Amino acid sequence: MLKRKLPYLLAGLASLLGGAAHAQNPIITNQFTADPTARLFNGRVYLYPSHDIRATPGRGRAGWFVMEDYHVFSSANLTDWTDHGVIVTQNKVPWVKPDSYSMWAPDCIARNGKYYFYFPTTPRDTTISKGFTIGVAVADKPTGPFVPQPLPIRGVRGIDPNVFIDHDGQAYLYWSQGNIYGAKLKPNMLELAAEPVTLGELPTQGLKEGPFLFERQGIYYLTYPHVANKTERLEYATSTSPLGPFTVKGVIMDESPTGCWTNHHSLLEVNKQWYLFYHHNDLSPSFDKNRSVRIDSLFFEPDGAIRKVVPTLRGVGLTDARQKIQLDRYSRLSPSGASIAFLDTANTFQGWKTVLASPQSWVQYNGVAFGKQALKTVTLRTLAPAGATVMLRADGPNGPVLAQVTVPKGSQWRELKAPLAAFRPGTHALCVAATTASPVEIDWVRFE
Ligand code: FUB
Repeated sequence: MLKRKLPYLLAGLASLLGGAAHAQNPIITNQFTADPTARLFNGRVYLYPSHDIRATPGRGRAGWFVMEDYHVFSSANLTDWTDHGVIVTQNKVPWVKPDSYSMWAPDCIARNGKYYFYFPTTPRDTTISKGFTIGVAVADKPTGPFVPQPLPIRGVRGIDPNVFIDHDGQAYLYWSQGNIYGAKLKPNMLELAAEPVTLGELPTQGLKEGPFLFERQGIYYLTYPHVANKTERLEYATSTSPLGPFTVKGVIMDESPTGCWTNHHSLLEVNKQWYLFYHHNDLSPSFDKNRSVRIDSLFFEPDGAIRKVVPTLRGVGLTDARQKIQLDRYSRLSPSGASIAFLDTANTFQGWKTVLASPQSWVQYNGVAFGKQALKTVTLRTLAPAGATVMLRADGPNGPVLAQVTVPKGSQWRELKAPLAAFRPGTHALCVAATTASPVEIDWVRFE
């Protein structure tokens, strides 16, 4: 019994030790993450992103992507994420140029009890490939340890590997290098079984990269970032077979409203709900090569078309009322008086705060699971230089009052506990509103 529970106990311990990340967007807030491939293995979601770091002297090229290794993360509920640490690193793969810092967008897939991790990077020997090529590392578990193959896949030049296994067991590798290419893989998952084909029915103008192919109800969806205008947006094409011909269908997500040049994604169905994993530069608003992974729900129309996904801060999943509720990942903000800011602009990994600066300003956070057992108190991490009063309501700015909290005057953050006026069982939106004219800042709210 203990043996079966041990991985979960260890995962819990890792969370306590600080390897955890939480709900809302971005989902990982202890490091930069990009290019997320999400996979469902044995009922648990595993996330294989790339890992942006900041360039420092002798470590990467300033102003460009700097990526030396990969972490894997997992979650049972899409809300609480565990960082399982580094699985592949540039200086431990024999064929990789150890100072290339070019461990770009990866993928991982399961076959016959093994996990195959595909990653693009630069070889040390240019006779292998003059630029990016794609390698594989193999493990017995989704979290590794992953053992890299001695050489990359022969005959592949490019980035952004993606692997799809069809119902008949045939595996395909997709990648990009100007165009998007696809090829059958041998059953060993390590070699091409045939010459690659160019998936040539896609737009010819503007960069295309990051292919992600999946099948749903007999339709093969080839999804890819494409620069149709200024920056990448996510588009898709469909076919009746994995290598096409494809018909371009539409846009899954528009260009970033704040100018993050890249986007890169994967789609995953979990418990009959589809999700889009993608990235944005939330934790690095002024440098878009330090990105962060997000998740939002995705829906199909009855004819199989993908409904455009509007990015949110709130993300997916319910937030337990007894956890710290980060209101700054809000669902709605009052038309005026409410704003979001970093807690510490010099260390964005500390996250954000909500600032309510006028009476009737409010912030609403949807999907708080209060449960059935009555909660008695609420704690706010808050500060109000001139003192303030806030009202906590269920379901919206005019909903029933849960608590009224008076925040004493002071410029230091404090954790303030107040009794609940009422308890509402079940799942509700939480709305926090200022009732005084002086500004109040809130880091998080938690019910007890
Ligand atoms: O992360 C480096 C590169 O940026 C990826 O390989 C591309 O897909 C783009 O997201």
